[in-house]
Amino acid sequence: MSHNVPAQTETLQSQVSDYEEGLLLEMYRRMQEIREFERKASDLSDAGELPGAVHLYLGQEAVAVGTCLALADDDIIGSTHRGHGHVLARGADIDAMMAEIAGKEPGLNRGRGGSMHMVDFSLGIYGCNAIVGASVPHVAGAILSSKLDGDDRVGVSFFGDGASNEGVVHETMNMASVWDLPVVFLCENNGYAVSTSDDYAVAGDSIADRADGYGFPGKTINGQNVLTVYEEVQEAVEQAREASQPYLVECETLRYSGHFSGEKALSWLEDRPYRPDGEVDDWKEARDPVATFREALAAADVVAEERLDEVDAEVADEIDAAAEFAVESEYPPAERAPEDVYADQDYSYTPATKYR
Ligand SMILES: Cc1ncc(C[n+]2csc(CCOP(=O)(O)OP(=O)(O)O)c2C)c(N)n1
Ligand SMILES: [Mg+2]
Repeated sequence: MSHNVPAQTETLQSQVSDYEEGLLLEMYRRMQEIREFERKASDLSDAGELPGAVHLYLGQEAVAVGTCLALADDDIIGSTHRGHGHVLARGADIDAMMAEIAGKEPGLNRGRGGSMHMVDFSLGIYGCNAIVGASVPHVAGAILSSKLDGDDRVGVSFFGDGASNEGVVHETMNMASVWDLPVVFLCENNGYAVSTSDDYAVAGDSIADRADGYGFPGKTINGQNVLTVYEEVQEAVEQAREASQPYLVECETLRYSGHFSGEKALSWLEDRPYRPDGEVDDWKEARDPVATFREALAAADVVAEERLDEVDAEVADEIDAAAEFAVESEYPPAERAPEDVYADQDYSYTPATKYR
């Protein structure tokens, strides 16, 4: 894993003084919500309460929060199989999300989508997607539609280092450039695609450099620092909107957990580890996005430590309540399970604008 992310509490400390307390607290709360949501999802999965697998976002919280807070309300995002963090950062209802990953009727998508297919058009969340790279053309298509309608919406398409090598991602970058679409291609380089390291599988020195070949700007940034992500994505979004052109942002980050919730059960991996010893602990020590932000806020004296403790307690209660709601809610009745899954016979084409 070739990332070069520095230890960062001191850098953060020098950045925080430029911000209002309200925005800093919102960033902290959202990152903490993602962290606690994912810990709870992991526990629920281990307890057999979640059908299917969950792909945890632990360690990457600053990317989702810094990015989503840099967007306007009617901008849109497209997400991945590791999408809980993106959907939470965009402000989706936490009870409904927890119920969705549990496959329950009051879920965000009535339990029909589950962890890898959450959608909330009212918040501009155009979908998580289990097919690697597949939401990238969806976002470009939605932005093409928006552009034809004369809107100035920007679309952010999250995708991974593994997805960066998919043909459809390259085709979409080419088309977005040809059609001058304001799409920010937001690559979360978390070091691995399942068990394959980016050192092995990604050609060239950086994913961001690939933008040059398609004629739009690209940059690699520190994905562990929420303020850096916020500032850099804000600049990319503004440029995409004003110039009506794509932008590629590569965030260097690290996935803390296994690729998916079942990985710890793969005993053969113990003899064939795909990560260097101590890698995750090393990152948690000096580059953890939540802990370093908390330390910097307290050390710079911008947000009182008691206030941060209160936020932690509020988030813990919120997540406990969501888990209880999810576990106690009902599954969809079997005879109604196909509702919203299969199109009606008289289904006719509707443009994306219908949903906004
Ligand atoms: C088209 C496609 N190929 C393969 C898979 C199996 N698969 C699921 S996730 C994944 C790795 C994706 O890696 P990356 O894009 O880096 O995302 P990350 O898991 O690191 O968030 C693969 C190969 C798939 N779901 N879809
Ligand atoms: Mg990856």
